[in-house]
Amino acid sequence: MRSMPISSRTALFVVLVISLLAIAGCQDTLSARQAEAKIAEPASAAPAEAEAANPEHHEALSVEDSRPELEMPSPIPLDPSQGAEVGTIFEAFLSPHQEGGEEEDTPSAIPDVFKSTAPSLDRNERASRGHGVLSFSKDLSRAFVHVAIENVDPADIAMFHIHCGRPGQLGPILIDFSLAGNLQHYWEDSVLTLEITNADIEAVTAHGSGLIGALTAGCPITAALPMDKVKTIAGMETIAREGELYFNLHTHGQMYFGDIRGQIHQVEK
Ligand SMILES: [Cu+2]
Repeated sequence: MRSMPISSRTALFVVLVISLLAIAGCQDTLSARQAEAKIAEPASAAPAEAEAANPEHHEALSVEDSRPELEMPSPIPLDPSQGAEVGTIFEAFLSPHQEGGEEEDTPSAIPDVFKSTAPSLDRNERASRGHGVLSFSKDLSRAFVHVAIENVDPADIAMFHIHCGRPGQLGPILIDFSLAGNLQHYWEDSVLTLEITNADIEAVTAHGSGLIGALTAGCPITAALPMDKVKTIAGMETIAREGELYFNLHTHGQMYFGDIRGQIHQVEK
């Protein structure tokens, strides 16, 4: 086989090199065009609709997509620990006169547990009185009860409750202090001081059973829904602000209406 002359071989090599460079150049241009086309390609409607129909597929907003954060400082300095401090404060002065009726007016149909077992004194003959303070932590996780009484023998005390009801109205029990411990022990020095939580509210509704329980245990959060009862200290504080709570101290001689009652009202700070 005859070999190609050197000049011809050189020429072929040059042609090959030029061809290869040209192909490579074309490929570069093609890649660049494809990339440009990708950037310029408008989002088609179909995938956007699919994403809207399936929010799980939405990606979280990137930092760049977030609106700018406030540069203005909070008008109240932020301090989560302040939630444990006392917020709203309420007060009541307990007297025999905030309830109508005498013990002999006790309805005969009521359970024996609400009937007197000792001689009763008419309201105008009783010198018993009390002063109660109810306060709430700002985060509404706790309430604090401080009550002092006078002219009541602690040994005569049978029940002590916070009820809900308008002035002069007998209402169901929200807090039953006897479920929190020994009343005689608490009242030994004629002063009761206790912290209460959601559990103390739940204990009353859990304790009340049957029709009597449904009517006497737990307070409605709104009058329109009588069976939707307050379950939290937060709900209790709301009905306290609405003027719906009262203390009632029951003695063995004054069981049904109670010896002294005090409607709870907010203290203006
Ligand atoms: Cu009561």
